[in-house]
Amino acid sequence: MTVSNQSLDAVRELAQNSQARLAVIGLGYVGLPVAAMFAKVGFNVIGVDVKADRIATINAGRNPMEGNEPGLAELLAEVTQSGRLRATTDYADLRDVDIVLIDVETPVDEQNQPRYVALRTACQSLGPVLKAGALIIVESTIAPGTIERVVCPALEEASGKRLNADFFLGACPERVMPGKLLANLRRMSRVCGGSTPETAQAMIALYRHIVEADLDPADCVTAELTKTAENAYRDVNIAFANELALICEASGGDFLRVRELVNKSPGRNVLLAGGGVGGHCIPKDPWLLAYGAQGRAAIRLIPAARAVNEAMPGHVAQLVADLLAQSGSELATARILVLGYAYLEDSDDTRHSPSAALVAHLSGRGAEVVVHDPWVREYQGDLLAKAKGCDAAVIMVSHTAYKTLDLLALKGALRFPILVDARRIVDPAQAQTAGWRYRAIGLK
Ligand code: SAJ
Repeated sequence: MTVSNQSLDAVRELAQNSQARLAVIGLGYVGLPVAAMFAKVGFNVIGVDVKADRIATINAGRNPMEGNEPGLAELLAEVTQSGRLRATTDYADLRDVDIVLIDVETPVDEQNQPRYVALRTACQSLGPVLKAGALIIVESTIAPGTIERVVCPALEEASGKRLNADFFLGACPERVMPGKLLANLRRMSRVCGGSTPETAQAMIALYRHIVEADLDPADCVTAELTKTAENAYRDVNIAFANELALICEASGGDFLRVRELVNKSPGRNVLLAGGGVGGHCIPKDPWLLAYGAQGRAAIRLIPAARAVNEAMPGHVAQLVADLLAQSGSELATARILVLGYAYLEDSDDTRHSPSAALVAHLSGRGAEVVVHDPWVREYQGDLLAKAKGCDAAVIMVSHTAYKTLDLLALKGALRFPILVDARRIVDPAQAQTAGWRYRAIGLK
């Protein structure tokens, strides 16, 4: 048995028996719940983050995360209390760690190219203290080929060790969603991409402690492809819904009715058109998938879908402009009320929010904008008070609270009865009867 297999067996054994010393680098919305869940099942976990204030908050047993994450605050308090989870900014604390999970941010830049500064820094900081025989698993979403072209060279250079001889590598992309972090970690299947088949098996032995769903062995590039493809798939499908909605507007159809009838056909599942696509993953991951092709494949559909989705806020702004024109007014002199700033219904998460793009479009055309969102602290407040003096209202997010909106009171507060519904939560017939000048995504 070679040294490496021996040490990999040892790591797998330790993982199986929850004896492995574990580290999680990056204590954000993925790393922190993961660290806490492994601590909960008995591992000794060291969490590493660059933000000293976040470290202090965690070590004090408090949850540094914004938003409503069921169970996370209690779990954190428990595992920091028991000493199973300890947070630090000091990589030297990782000297004896057997398994390292990397959960740092992997954004794309303005040219939609991945920016791996945080990932490289984590590898460069970990290298010098890396224990022989350790297993490093990247959970962050990365472009296909990143383990091979970025992570492995960075670790080998920083540690002087060699892959599959002195350390092992894996990719196990997370499938979390804000608001369901702990639930998704338990219930969503995961691809365990290992630098060798035995490494994948060792990863499965580890994740079996916290994942109830399938743990599928694979190689690293398959894991990288799967994660970025699942989100690119969603983006392309949302883009189809959006483009169909634009065609319905132009041709006199009602997108929701057409969608309902299309989806009666077996194997069809048209998603929902809307005011745009936001969030931390869907707008970014298609670019990571495309990047993985390294210019060796013709990439047409993914950029086109991104363009369709990114154009939706501008389309909403145009619907507002058209209705104002019918009232003899224009955006340049108007004040517009935007209802909803989060990127998703009943969430306070505003990352890559389509509403932010809408506000930019409206302001760019001279309008003054007032924002209301019951979930986003900065925009909470009395909706009707915010509506007073506004010329028109736009519904951008289908928050549950907006589904029981007092449309009569809203109409009374606005200067013009103008309503643009980007999430189709108002019944067009009712709007018409109530005297609204009403436009909606996907409706003529
Ligand atoms: N959206 C539409 N039409 C749709 C669906 C979504 O316009 O039919 C918009 C939403 O309004 C939002 C954006 O797209 O602005 C993203 O929505 P999402 O439902 O995809 O929510 P996310 O961004 O939290 O996506 C995550 C992803 N999960 C992970 O990355 C682990 C995604 O793969 C999941 O499908 C999604 O959660 C989910 O529904 O669980």
